[in-house]
Parts: sequence; structure tokens; C-alpha cells
Amino acid sequence: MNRLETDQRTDISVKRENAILIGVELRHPSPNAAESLQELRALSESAGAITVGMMLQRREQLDAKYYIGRGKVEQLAQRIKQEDADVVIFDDDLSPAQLREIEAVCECKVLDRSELILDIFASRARTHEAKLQVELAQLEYTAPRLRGMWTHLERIAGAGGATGAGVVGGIGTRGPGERQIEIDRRIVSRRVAMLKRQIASIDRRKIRQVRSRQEHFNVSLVGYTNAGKSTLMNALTDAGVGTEDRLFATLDTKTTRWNLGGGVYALLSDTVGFIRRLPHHLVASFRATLEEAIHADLLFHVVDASAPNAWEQYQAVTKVLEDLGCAGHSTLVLLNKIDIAEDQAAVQILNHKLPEAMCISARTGNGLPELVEKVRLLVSGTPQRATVQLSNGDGRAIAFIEKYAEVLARRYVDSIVEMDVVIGSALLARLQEKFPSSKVLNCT
Ligand SMILES: Nc1nc2c(ncn2[C@@H]2O[C@H](COP(=O)(O)OP(=O)(O)OP(=O)(O)O)[C@@H](O)[C@H]2O)c(=O)[nH]1
Ligand SMILES: [Mg+2]
Repeated sequence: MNRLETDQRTDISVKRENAILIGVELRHPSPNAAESLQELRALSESAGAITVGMMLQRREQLDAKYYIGRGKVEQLAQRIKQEDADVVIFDDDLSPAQLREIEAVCECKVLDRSELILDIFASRARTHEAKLQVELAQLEYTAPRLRGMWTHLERIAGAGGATGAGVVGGIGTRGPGERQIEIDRRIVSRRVAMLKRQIASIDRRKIRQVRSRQEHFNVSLVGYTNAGKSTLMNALTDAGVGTEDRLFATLDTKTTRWNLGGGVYALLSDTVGFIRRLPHHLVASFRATLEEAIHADLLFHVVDASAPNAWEQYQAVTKVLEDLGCAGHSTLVLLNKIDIAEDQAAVQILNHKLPEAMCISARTGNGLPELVEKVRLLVSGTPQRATVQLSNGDGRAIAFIEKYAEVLARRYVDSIVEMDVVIGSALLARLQEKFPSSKVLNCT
């Protein structure tokens, strides 16, 4: 048995491993390939690897067998020895056959971009829901590419479905791939079917949960990873969510009440960040986590205006939102980190492309009062006079009016209470939606 069959891709952990990163630039020099490689560096460091080398290959076309060509792979093998590298990470997605061929020459573990992202997600998943979602995505993407994972699967399948993702002991011990036994694809497909069933039931629960919040105005934070979504959430509410200067700090959704002043509230949800070329399986499995975004009344699209590739990041997020069916949602773009955006001209160009965007700093609080005021108006609408008729026994509807409207007069006729009020147009619409038995007699 050769070395490759025994120890190379038995797991995809890169924690504390020396990594060489490879990007490919086709034909014309494009800034994207270099930027993307820098992002791969941030990703691999987020996963705990130490970058010992980076190579950007210019090629006319990709090599079907070796991706960067046999000659380059041989050069890479030399470099691996020189740098004492443990892992090579490609900035593109490779086929299982390409991974195998390259590993055979390099004699070290080779990963692709999607596997790396899945690896980070696996190490960060904390809730049961997130763990199931990551495990499903990993199985579907990585399983055909791994050897020696089946024992692990058998163990977790036998343990009644506790997921392997996120187990204490570092990335190396979580996710598929601990010991090696004979490949048994049936175990995987059974596990996949089981995970899908469990996730579907979480999805249903989640949809019910999100629907139950429909009477509120729901705002969801979306944006590129590290854009400052969680920092903004903390600046606007007392949610106290974790923030970190690394990619994919947040994986689970948190929803908090957001006091907009004047008795007006909204619900604000922070959720997982996006990245360009987010693995498709991950988006599919994270649908439930992104349910808040899908059903939000308003999306805050947070953009890191200090990033040199802010526009590309904006476009990458827009693309994921389209995939999630959120393209038509009303969205407010927030150009964040304006306090450290050194290239003012670049910010102006960004603002020109996105004229409705607001400039803010979640860190210094710059622009946040204006943001709160804008949302308060959106939630409550323009104030107007109205006469509303409610059943005298409908305590919740009366409480809603008393909370959100200024009551000018109140008349009781049999079991009906008639109120003259001043109320925001959006709140009046919500009253009618939430309490269909309420009647609005006149409105000016
Ligand atoms: N200077 C500055 N730094 C900011 C600002 N907003 C966020 N940051 C920093 O940017 C980093 C990322 O912030 P997070 O709030 O964790 O970003 P996120 O969008 O939630 O990231 P993920 O959860 O990984 O998707 C942290 O180090 C923050 O302190 C800002 O307005 N100005
Ligand atoms: Mg976050």
C-alpha cells in the first residue's frame, strides 16, 4: 500500500499546519486572482494554518489532470520540501481526480477552496443546527474526496446521530475522517438522508418561529464576512454578540429587540457572512439559518468600505442573496468602517454606484443616529389621523393602539370601542394585518 492510500486525505484539517497557497490566473493578468489569493490566505489563517508560501500561476488554460500542469506540480513538490509544508491549498475547486493526482506527486495533503471554507465552518459551528448543516455540506462535497472517513461515520451514525462537527480537540478531530476502514458508501448515503430529515424538521420549526415574529418589523444584517455586521448589531442593541477580526466569526443567527425610540421597536438579526464562491452545498444547508434574511422586512447590507475590493464583495453578496431568493427585498446598503477607509475617492465611487447607501462606522457610532431615525420612520410610517373601531374585548389590539398611537378620543358603543388616533401609516397597516377584525373608518 503506498503512502497516499494510508495517510493523505484522511481529514481536511489544516490547523497549525504549514500551508502553501496556489492561485491560478488565466490569460490576462487580473487583480481578482491576486486579491482572491490574499483572501485565501485570510481563510487559511482563519482555519489555523500558517502560510509558508504563496504561488500565483499564469496559465493559458487549465490542465485536466494536474490543474496547473505536471511541470508546475513537480516544482510545487520541491517547494513543499524546502518550506516543510504539510498542506497545499488551491484557490479553486478541484475535481477528486485532480486532487489525487496532485497529491500523488506532492506527497502531501491537497485541499481546495470549498473544502477549506467547509473546514472553517465545521470548526466554528456551535449550535446543534449549525453542526448538522455543516456536516451535511461536508458529506456532500468532501465525502467523495476523502479516504478513511467511514469508520468515523459509522461511529457517529451508531451514536444516534450526534454530529462529529465541532467536537472538542481541534479541527483535526471533527468532521469526517478519523480512522480508516473499508469504504462503505451506504453509510454515507444513510447519514445524508438522516441529516436531511433532521434539517428539514429544524427548517419547519424555524419557519414557524420566523412567522411568529411577523407582527414585528424584522431587519436582517447581511454582508461579506468581516464587514462588521456583529459589531453593528452590538452598537445598535445590547445583544453582546461575538465579533472578531477574522473570517466567519458568526455562524449562528441571533435575533434581538432593537429600540428605535418613541416606543418603536424592530427585531434585528445577525447572521452568517458570505464570501465569493461560497460552496453551493453550504448555502443549501444554511437555508434555515438564513431564514431570517429570507423573511426580513428590511435587509441591512453591510459593506466594508475600507476594503480595497469593497465593490466585488458587494456584488458577491448580492449574488448569494439572489440565490436565496432575496433579490427583490428592500435593502439598505451601509458603507461601514468609514473611520478607517483611507481611500476617500474609492468611497465616493462606491457611494456613486450605490447612491442610496449610508456611510457609517459601527465602531465609532458615526452615522448611527441617522440610521436609527431612518428605520424608525420606515417602521412607523408618516403620522396620520385615523378613526379605528375595535371590539371592546380585543385587549391585544387595544394595547397595540395604546402603545404605538397617540389616542385623541375614545368612544364606547355597545361592545365596540372607537378611537381617534394619530398613528404612523406603516403601523396602521400592521394593525390591520395583525388584527383583521379592526376597522379603520377614516384616515387623513
Ligand atoms: N475600524 C472599524 N472596525 C470595525 C468597524 N466595524 C467592525 N469593525 C471590525 O471589523 C472586524 C469584523 O467585525 P465583525 O463585526 O466581527 O464582522 P462580521 O461582519 O460580523 O463578520 P463575520 O461574523 O465573520 O461574518 C472586527 O475586528 C471589528 O472590530 C468599524 O466601523 N470601524
Ligand atoms: Mg459576525
